[in-house]
Amino acid sequence: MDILMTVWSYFATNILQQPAFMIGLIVMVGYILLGKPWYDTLGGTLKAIVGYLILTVGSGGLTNNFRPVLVGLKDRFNMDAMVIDPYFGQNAVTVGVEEVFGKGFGDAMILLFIAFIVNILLVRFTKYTKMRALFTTGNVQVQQAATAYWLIMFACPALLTNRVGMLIVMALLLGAYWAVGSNLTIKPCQEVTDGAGFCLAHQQMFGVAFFYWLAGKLFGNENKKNKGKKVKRIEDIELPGFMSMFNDNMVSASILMLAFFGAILCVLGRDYLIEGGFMQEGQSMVFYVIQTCLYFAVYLAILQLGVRTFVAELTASFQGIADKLLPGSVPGVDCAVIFGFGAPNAVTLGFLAGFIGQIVAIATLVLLKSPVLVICGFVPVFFDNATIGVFVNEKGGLKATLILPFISGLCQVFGSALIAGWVGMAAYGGYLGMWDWAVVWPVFTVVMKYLSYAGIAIVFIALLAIPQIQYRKDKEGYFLMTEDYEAYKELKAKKARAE
Ligand code: ASC
Repeated sequence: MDILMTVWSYFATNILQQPAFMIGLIVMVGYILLGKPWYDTLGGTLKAIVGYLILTVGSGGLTNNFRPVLVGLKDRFNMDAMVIDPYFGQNAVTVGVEEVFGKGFGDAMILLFIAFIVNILLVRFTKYTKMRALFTTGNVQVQQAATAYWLIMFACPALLTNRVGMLIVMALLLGAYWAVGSNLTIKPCQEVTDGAGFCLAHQQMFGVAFFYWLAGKLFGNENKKNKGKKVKRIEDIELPGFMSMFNDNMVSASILMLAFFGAILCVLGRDYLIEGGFMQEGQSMVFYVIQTCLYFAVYLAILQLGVRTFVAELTASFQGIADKLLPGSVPGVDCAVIFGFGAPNAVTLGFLAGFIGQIVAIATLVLLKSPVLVICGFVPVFFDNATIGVFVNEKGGLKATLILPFISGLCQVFGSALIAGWVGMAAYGGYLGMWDWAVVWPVFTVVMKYLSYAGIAIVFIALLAIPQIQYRKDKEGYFLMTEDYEAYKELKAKKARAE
């Protein structure tokens, strides 16, 4: 048993929780199953790992560059606020879980392992479950396992007396959430990427599916008023005169960031920035602000290069896994991968619209004298809303990209304030804050808190029902869209003509 635990813990820390190596492993296994020669397998594996590491440099760079700026607002104004950010959320669980529930953090890692197996099994039996997506982003799985651990213990304290039973119940819920959530993003991803063959395995999967659907209903062709009209996406808009510089996404990202984050940096003020170690004594404030803001475009470019490097390897090699191990499955990847597709300007606009939504929500909390105050964390405000922005632009164009991420930003702040205040995580300074964890998991928690074991059963069954409903709505296309996207497009065109 001890040896097994050691092997597992080595695998978990070095591979499962490090998506670059997890993706590398998947690519290697995939190519081996496809019977590729060793040098192709090695080459593909290395390229996938390097590509993913490049993506990490981009997303980590963005986070490290802008997170302190936002968190700085809290110190600058002496606010007693919790930060909504996955890392602050994880920290809150690590620090608080022992005090509140008398349980160590170690079990959250066992939960991660069992939940991952639940995900694999649900996909393995796709014939019955209709689930097709495998979660590969271990870094967010850790954060989610930690948060789910807290939420479920809070909702059902009766479970606390039975460790094994509790872990199994938690793993069923979390594993089903992973499988169902990423499965929900398959169609949106296939449509935005024209059949690239991956889906999202991240923290806003229900959010993406919901806003994508809403964008179609409100602003797109699914609205009766727009039937037959072409949706005006951001990339279709040719701005005239001097505005044409905004057509280039590096230029538009830089200008918009200068306006928004430049203003925040000025609010923080020179003294604060020097005291906090952001700026050096005697450094030019003007150039400090310019450089900090332009790094947004720099890291975004790096991130996109990373995506281009690894996605092709991943989807080509995954064929081996989809043929031999998990029939019909697709890999779920980090949400940032979608920034390599879709309209680059939708990334910046979605992010900023979500940011405004968050600021409006925070101001409302302050005005209402809410007992829980929130400060934006960079990860939710950027990665969720930029992702939602890319998807809703595809369905609903510019208007959707400005309005829906704004609403998402409101949900993130209000939802997180409510749930973290209620379950007691706010007292430990942070909450995960990503869309699904600000909206969907709070609903699960309410149902479980008030209905106890029946609530757990309801949540689990409701999750399992989602892919069944998706399948029944489009029996012909459901599996075809991952197996042969060109044939799926033809089928869709045929249906549209028949209507
Ligand atoms: C998260 C998280 C990150 C980012 C990253 C986006 O939720 O914890 O580090 O998003 O995965 O690329």
